[in-house]
Amino acid sequence: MKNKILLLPLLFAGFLSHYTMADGKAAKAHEHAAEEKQGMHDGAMKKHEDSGHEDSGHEESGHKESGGHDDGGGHEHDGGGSPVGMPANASDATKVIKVTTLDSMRYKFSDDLNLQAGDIVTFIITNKGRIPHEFSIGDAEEQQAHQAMMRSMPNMMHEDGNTVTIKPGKTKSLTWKFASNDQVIFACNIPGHFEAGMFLKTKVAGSNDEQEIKDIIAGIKFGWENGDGKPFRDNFLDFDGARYIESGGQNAGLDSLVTHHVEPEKDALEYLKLDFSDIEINFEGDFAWVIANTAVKGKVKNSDRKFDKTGYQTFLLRKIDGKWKVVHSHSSSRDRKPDSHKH
Ligand SMILES: [Cu+2]
Repeated sequence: MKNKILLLPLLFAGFLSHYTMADGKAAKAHEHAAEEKQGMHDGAMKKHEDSGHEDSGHEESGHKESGGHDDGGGHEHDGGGSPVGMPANASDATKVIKVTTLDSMRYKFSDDLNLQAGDIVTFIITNKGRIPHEFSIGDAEEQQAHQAMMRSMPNMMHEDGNTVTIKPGKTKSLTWKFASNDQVIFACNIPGHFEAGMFLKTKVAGSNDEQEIKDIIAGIKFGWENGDGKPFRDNFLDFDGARYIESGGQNAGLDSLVTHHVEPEKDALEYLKLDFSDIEINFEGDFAWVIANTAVKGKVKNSDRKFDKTGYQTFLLRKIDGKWKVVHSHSSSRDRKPDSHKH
């Protein structure tokens, strides 16, 4: 099932770029109208659209096929299948929301959505209309790709982990686990329906766990930049066998990391600037792994040597007694390429 979901944006990436070029304006007008109706203010949609215009679909699918290299400019389709979450088992649901599909090209939800990352929601969708409707979960880019596909194959009934199609008078259900993403769109992509306003955009709030881990990473940045060991001592799990790896070298044990690496850099470097971006946090129960893009600049005091590197960092964390602790970190970086944004 996952493969199928992942493939859709790739297979129809060509249609997507075509669609955004030809029909972007019309779609945008509808979006504004609908947003006003729903009383929502949201810049996220525009952000997605803009990146959709910049990256041709072909380039994006090329990235993924060649091993998922991503410069952060494009949109990620990770192993989970969708940036807004993944299908889940109904038995794991934490919420049930009833949805009615109407021929007036609207959805009616039984409850306020108030979605938060990690929520597992079973949607029970009943079609009270006289024509089929769809209920599809995705981000702006996924829904646009889906619409393009539906136009090219108007008679296709779409069913996968993200989407159900409901015939008149019938009820179907779909269970979805929401990931943190600025915006999720529920849409009917039967040709003409989305354009007539059959969608709902809503925000998914980040989870507390996610915020806690982002705060830890902000502390790590501060610690490196200021040669301050405290954020490391507070947020790293101190255990025998701990190893922290950076660009081919390692520190064994938390004490070594702080006293042999973090603190001495204050004296060795005139300045250090470290930035984490595109912080991607994945949870599995009380375990989390984080992958972030890194950019590090600095100047060595003795030699006057400057460095300017970009790369990636992985953090592994465990939640222990209600608090997230870093158990491993690994970073790899190389000199910034003159033109680092394109490949
Ligand atoms: Cu519809």
